[in-house]
Amino acid sequence: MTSAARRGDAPPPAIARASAAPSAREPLLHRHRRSPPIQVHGNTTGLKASQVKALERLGRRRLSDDRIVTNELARELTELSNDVRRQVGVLLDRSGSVQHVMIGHGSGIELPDWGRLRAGRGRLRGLRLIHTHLAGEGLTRDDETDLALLRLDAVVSIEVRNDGLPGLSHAASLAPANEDGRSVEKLDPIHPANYDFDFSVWIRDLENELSRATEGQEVAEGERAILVSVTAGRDRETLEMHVDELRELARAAGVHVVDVVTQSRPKVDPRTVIGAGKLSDLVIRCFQSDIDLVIFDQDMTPAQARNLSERMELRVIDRTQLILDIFAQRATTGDGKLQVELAQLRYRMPRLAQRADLSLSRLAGGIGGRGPGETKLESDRRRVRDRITRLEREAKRLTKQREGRRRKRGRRGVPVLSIVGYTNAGKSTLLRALTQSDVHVEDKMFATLDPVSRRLRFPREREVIITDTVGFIRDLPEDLVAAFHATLEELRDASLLLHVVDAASPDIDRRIRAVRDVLGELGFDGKPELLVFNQIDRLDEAEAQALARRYQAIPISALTGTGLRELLTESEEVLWDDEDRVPGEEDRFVDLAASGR
Ligand SMILES: Nc1nc2c(ncn2[C@@H]2O[C@H](COP(=O)(O)OP(=O)(O)OP(=O)(O)O)[C@@H](O)[C@H]2O)c(=O)[nH]1
Ligand SMILES: [Mg+2]
Repeated sequence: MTSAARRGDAPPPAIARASAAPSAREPLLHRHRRSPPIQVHGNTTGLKASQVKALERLGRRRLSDDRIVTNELARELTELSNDVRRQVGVLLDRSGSVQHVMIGHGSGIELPDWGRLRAGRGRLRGLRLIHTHLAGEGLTRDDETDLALLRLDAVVSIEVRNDGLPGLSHAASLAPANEDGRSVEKLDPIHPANYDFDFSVWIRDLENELSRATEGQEVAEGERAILVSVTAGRDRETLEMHVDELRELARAAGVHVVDVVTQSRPKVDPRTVIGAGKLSDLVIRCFQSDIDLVIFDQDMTPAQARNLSERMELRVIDRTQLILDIFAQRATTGDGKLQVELAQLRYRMPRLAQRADLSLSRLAGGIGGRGPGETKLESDRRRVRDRITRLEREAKRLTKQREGRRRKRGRRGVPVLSIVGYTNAGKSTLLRALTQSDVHVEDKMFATLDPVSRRLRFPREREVIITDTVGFIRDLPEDLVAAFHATLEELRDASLLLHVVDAASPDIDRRIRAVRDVLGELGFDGKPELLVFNQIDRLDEAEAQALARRYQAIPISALTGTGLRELLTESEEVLWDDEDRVPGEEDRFVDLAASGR
């Protein structure tokens, strides 16, 4: 009897069938036929001794390797199933030997836990499930989920007729990636005696096809990812915008986005973010497309993260982790690295606490698992906590140092002009254009991480320091805001904020709001701000002018230099607030702006 049987548990919910209680765990394969009789998985309480015997007898069955199922086996299963009024099933290996016998309940069956063994890439597990269905139902969602999750060769369900004889048999296997997006290949239902194909050839062909589909894919660089998002109260348009942004983030992290899965539902599922049905679709899709990584737009709770990675046997990360990963990739200064590591550790701490035993080493490395702190993460909670404390102390020391530097600068009375804005708006390009410097510009989110300061000369020997900072993004993860408090401290000295907006982006309002939200969180919302609409070269001129008027923004193109003179004039007005500017002096801006490019 299994331990589950001794516990006399109520039948588990059907959804849990792929992950039997750990106590039911046992060696995966019983290769030697002479080994003791196969244990029966599932709850055998209430069965007669003869019925238990019949179950055990099933463990000794062996088919010829070219048969998917035989009428004799089908009949043995259905008769017993009819007798006990529960589902009965077996898992057969490719030689046709029964490896596991399961007894379920009226409408479901639980498969043994295989531990965390993974089938190879594009490979199947080499086991097929043959089981009974009492209510004449065909293949269920659970059958398809198991097929995908466990990489089964096939799932066969056999209807149990009232007289206990086999009715129709429904069989399915995973489908190689195909244009119609079909995840499962179903055979026409027929009587189990009538299967007339050679199973061993069929399964070999299928596996070849699956691995061929994998080879043809561009794995070039980076990991292959699927993005997942749930509407959760947002309208479709917003969802799409968020997904586009997630795609850009993934690109910035060097990930190859293979597919996007979205689901309309009013709320995220508390256990798995997306619903159970969608999750099994997702698992199948990941298998078909040979995915390394799944990225959720929604932030996951530690429990959701655990459930998802366990159910999918894949690395699953959320938007925050993705952003943290980009930051970890970009951090170059000691200060930046320290802050990213701190943010990563703080984010992972609660997750670490709950699953110290497993998956950390398996899930470590690659996107979402990168960062200076990775090796430390494999240590226990305590050491992580110690590390956090040490880093915090170090961060404090660096903050003091920076404060000292800022005070010195402040004493010199040089005003500071700070460029802020949504990521990829063109902030660094503007700094470059204004100061003729070669700061780093890239069409990637978060190209700039550490703040950069340059001198900018105005007419009349006036000088300012102009700084370029890390870009903002909507819903900036809390840990990151905290981490970048330090680098963004530069903004504390700013006399004027140049809020750069990509005027050609589809969601100007949302981005402006996101930037102002972060500024507010940092306590800088009282600072004078000039709204600068950049990239107007990408818009029609009249449209650009109208847009700028509507927002009272200064239209510019940091790339072509359009509008830079006006920008400097307005900045000067705010910075020095002078009425006594000498007429004609504006002309010198022209030179300055032009030479600044
Ligand atoms: N067409 C056009 N492209 C621009 C303009 N300004 C910037 N870009 C492009 O926009 C992309 C992002 O520019 P960056 O200056 O790196 O943007 P950023 O705001 O510093 O971005 P992060 O540092 O990543 O937050 C680059 O490919 C630039 O060439 C502009 O006025 N017109
Ligand atoms: Mg930049």
